[in-house]
Amino acid sequence: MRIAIISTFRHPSRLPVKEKTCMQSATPELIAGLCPEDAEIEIYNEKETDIPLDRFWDIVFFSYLHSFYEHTKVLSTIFRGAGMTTVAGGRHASLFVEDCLKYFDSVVVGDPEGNVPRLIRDFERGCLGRIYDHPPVDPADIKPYRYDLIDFRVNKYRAPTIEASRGCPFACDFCVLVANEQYRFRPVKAVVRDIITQMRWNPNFMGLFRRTLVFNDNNLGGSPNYLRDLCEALIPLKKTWGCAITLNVLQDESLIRLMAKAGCRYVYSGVESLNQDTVDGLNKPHNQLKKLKNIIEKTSCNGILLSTGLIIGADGDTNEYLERIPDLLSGLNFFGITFLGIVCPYPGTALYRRLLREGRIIQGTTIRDFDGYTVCHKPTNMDPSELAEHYRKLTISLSSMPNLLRHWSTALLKSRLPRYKSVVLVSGLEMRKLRNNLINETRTYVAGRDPIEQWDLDQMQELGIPPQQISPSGHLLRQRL
Ligand code: B12
Repeated sequence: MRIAIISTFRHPSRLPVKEKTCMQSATPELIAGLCPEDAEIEIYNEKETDIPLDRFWDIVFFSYLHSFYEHTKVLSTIFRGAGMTTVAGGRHASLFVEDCLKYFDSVVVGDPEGNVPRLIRDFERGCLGRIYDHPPVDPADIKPYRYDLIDFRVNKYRAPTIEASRGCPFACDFCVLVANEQYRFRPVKAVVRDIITQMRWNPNFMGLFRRTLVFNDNNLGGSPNYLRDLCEALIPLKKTWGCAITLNVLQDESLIRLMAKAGCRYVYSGVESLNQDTVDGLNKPHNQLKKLKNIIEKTSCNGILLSTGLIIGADGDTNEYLERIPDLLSGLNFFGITFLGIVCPYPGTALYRRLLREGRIIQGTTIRDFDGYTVCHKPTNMDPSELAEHYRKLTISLSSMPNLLRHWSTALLKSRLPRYKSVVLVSGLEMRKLRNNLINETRTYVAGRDPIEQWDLDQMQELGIPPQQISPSGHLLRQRL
């Protein structure tokens, strides 16, 4: 049996460009690990590679984020037209099962482990079901990824990734982890075994990333005790790794030291806002901003680069606050913002339901707009286009050369731990990339106003595929939201 597993991608600028970074979806190699051993499997990550349209596979699995849905529908329709069977999975598919069933042969709801092997068995017997909805998996049953299928000659920037946990113990109002995503972690032994026996390392760039891996967990510190055990077990491996973690975990300096000893050099934490009222309004009270300065100092002095993200446009954000962000960062002597987004009311979240109730989702919003960089709602203190303008200005300012130099000069000398400085240098390039989102000068960043990618538009017209509307009148709103 020939199987393709594709993680699709569309660039925030809506231009046909790739985004070659180490941050990539791990779903292809995860699902490959659940397929029969004798299957011929190909995996594709569209973030780096184009998807060939002239090949034949018996089954094509698609993984995608909400805003890549239209593009994924197009690919699926083309493949089905050529006689292939297609399957959708992931958070969007799990929420919009009925819509997906129009464009895919089957939909998998939730974790793949209990579903994919059964789906393939049914396919082989000629009785493929339409919906596979096995309950969440016991994390001990997460299978090793098929790292051997990653082609580092094509996916040049790729770092091998692994999951130690799924879900998150917190329930922030804007977070997309809404359905069946209770926090669970894998046995430490299984994680370490996979790193030692299964992982393949990126040999590119003269071996710069040869010992580097990324934990793809939403929050590797969901259980600080678990994180301690994991770090203890990672020490002998002598690897370099990065992860995402909530700020509260970084208040414990002994844990930071242990993480650094275990090889952690990079931590991403969603600070979200420099205004505590806004953070509280997003139901993220574990972000205590008064502790931020101390956390920044402690992480970097112990050899871990703290990289953070901000989202703008939440209730409570005023023009004055948004203009002051660069000054507020200077006050913290911190410049390492690697992600700047616009608060996004993902369907199914508490934020979405509230904005819908208040009639504040912008009319004409389509699923393509839910990319974290487009204003999909009416903010409380400004017009949507004013917020979009703040986004543009802040992106330019945070990714400017002076800001990068400030970041390097404040962070570089903080620690002498091996590989810390190279991580700081690379993070500067990551900051610079923020402005790639602005390369399309015609983009307004307001929902319903920016056309989707030309190729997708043409194909949708030709194939008769309508866009998924998420505007207040859209019938999809009445489903399971
Ligand atoms: C790598 C990554 C990216 C990459 C690649 C994205 C991708 N295609 O997954 C890039 C850089 C593009 C990216 C961008 C963004 N990301 Co991101 N990213 C991640 C990250 C860290 C890892 C993804 C991953 O590989 N996970 C491991 C795999 C195995 O798990 P999974 O993707 O959760 O999938 C599970 C199920 O959904 C299911 N599944 C998924 N697909 C399929 C397909 C089939 C067929 C089946 C059977 C099952 C299945 O199986 C998995 C196990 O249960 C996640 C955090 C996380 N832990 O997932 C965030 C995450 C996906 N990102 C998120 C966000 C908010 C963003 C950004 C807005 C910016 C940001 N940095 O916060 C942008 C959005 C871009 C856009 N245009 O929409 C959110 C969710 C967004 C969404 N629409 O669902 C997440 C969950 C982080 C979070 N907790 O907020 N991201």
